[in-house]
Amino acid sequence: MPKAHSDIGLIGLAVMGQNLALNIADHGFQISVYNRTVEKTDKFVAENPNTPGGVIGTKSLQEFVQSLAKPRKMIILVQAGKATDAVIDGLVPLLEQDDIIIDGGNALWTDTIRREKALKEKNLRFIGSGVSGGEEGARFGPSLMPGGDFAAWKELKPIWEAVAAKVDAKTGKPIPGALPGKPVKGGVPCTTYIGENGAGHYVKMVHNGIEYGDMQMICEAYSLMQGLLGLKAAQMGAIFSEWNAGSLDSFLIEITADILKQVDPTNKKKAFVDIVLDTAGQKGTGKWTSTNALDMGVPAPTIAEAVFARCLSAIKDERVAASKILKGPGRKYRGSKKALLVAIHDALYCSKICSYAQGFQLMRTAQAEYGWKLNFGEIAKIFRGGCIIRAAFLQKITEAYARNPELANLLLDPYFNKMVKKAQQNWRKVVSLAAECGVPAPTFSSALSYYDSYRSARLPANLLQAQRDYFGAHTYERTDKPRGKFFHIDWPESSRPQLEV
Ligand code: NBP
Repeated sequence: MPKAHSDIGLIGLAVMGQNLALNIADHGFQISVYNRTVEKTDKFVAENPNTPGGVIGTKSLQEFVQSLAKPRKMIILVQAGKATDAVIDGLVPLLEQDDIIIDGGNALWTDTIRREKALKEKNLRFIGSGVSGGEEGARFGPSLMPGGDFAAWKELKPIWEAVAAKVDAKTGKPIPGALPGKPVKGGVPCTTYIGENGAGHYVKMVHNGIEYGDMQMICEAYSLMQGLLGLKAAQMGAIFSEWNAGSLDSFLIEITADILKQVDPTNKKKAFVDIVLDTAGQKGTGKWTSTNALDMGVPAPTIAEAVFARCLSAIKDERVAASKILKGPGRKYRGSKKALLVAIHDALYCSKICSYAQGFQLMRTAQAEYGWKLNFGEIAKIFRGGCIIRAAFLQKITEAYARNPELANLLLDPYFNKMVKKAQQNWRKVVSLAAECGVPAPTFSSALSYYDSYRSARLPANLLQAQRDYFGAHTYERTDKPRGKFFHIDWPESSRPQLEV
């Protein structure tokens, strides 16, 4: 017998909504569901009659709202942007004081700030929660990044902790093995309160920016193996499998190995990856991360390079035409294959450290900008399972922030510092080989420039500032005077002597 009122509701029965609803029901919570196109609701309910908690279909927003226990908790999982606003507008007149709306879509964090403020004025509570892990994560355990009203979070917490991915308390490794109706038991849930208003969606956006970086870096490793060593897809698949058993152990490396070993479904003699057109799409979260980095003046060049790499891939016709005109070095690599594979591995690992350092620096700056109090150790912890960037590496970041919660940059942590020290010769070798042989490696080389810039006590910005003073009277500070005192020369200074050559 279903309960008179459901524990929670969910609006939006596309891929994410259906899977999250089943995950919630698997954990014994009764869930009411609603979708704008009613046939989808009917089909979904008919296909899932025997979940542990029970799925209740509703045909109107009014029926949906009335089916929920008070204070009502309802998740929105519809297309981000206008659709989310339309659903909220439809709900508001039907709700009562203290009801809780949870937006699980990929909302822009500034939209979440706006929505939370507007709903608070109506005595309604709002949580913007990042949900990562795609279809599989939503079904069997996503990483959940909630931000917003803290009292509302406490009410949502038992459900969010139940449905989130779980990692082993000692190793930090994801606990696999959930099946329909049989979720995993025990472990540490990959969810924590992130901060006020838009903090959860902000962290989800940076997660996605880091994901863009990780994906592009893996593609560069693949491209270098192909371009410099002439390896075939299956050989590279085996190498990625090997890497997945070491320090690069991660979801993205694992699926890369699977993809490279996959045959083309229409021609069993061909590798699947070889028949996929080389144009990558994007939905915008990587761009948002990079735009925000530029807005706040935070250097996140590796993440931005990953977005630009997708943009360059998208101009396929132009590239094909250019490939007939523009010539490169045509140099071949003739050294040891084994040594180069180790070097590419190290280049990937070091670049990854820089990309994560940039992502965490972004979050650090955003907390000051938006008045949040972010806990980076906890954020690294909830990235360990469920989400797309889940990796053994995240355990190391968790440990780094446990050692020093105020860490200015991941590169300064003793563990990561040691790793870069050990691997950087290989990283430099790969970047220079890529340049010499004409194989593009934008994130590897951008990350190396970031590393070399960040460790430079003096950069050529002295000359740059002098140029600014020359043409725009933008003034400059002097190395021999206290910071904050500004000077200007009336250029060109013909009365002053010039240096002799
Ligand atoms: P989509 O982003 O494709 O959205 C489809 C859903 O939105 C359908 O239920 C559709 O109803 C509903 N919808 C639209 Br479109 N306009 C609406 C409106 N004006 N009023 C009410 N409902 C409306 O679904 P998704 O891929 O499951 O993603 C859901 C959310 O989760 C998105 O914000 C997405 O960015 C985020 N997300 C997705 C993933 C992923 O891997 N797909 C991962 C993480 C987060 P209909 O059936 O009537 O058209």
